[in-house]
Amino acid sequence: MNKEIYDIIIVPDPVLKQKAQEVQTVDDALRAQMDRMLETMYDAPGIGLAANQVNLLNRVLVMDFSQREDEEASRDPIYMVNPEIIWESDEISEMDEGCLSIPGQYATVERPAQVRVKYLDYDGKAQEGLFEGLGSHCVQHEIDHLNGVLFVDYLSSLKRNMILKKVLKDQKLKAL
Ligand code: GNR
Ligand code: NI
Repeated sequence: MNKEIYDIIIVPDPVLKQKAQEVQTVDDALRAQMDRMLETMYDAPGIGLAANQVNLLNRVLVMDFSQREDEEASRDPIYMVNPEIIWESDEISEMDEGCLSIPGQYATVERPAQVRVKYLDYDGKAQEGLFEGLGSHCVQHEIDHLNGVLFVDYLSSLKRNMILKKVLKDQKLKAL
């Protein structure tokens, strides 16, 4: 198996703390990046992936919350270029989040329960979407990545440091 996928960047790599730059044109090169990001996300597997996580600093993310992500027929990918939250609910939602860049670690994160997001799609066409539930957490989590923010940044420094130390330890053990 020789899939066209990227390596996923793990904490504490500084690229995860950087702000990604706005995309000027949605062209074939950008679509190739989106295709490869989607394959990387399915391979992981995860329900979302932002460009910073594959060492690219442009404002691109991919998501798929359809249930059986291993079955190609049931795929329902969402591609977003230059996503912007244009409305968020006062209602708050709590959910356990994980991150492919913080492997094996989960914590409860509070976010607006619903958000409306404006973005360019795979063809460069302007779109808007309303997200709730898992989709709302996921799209906010991915847009945070594009701004250099990780879910652990919402936790106490004690909890954040425990998680980051655990990842470092796990990665060292894995390298042996
Ligand atoms: O796969 C993922 N699952 C997830 C679960 C709850 C909230 C957010 C996410 S995104 C995550 C993949 C990832 O790290 N995306 O950046
Ligand atoms: Ni993540």
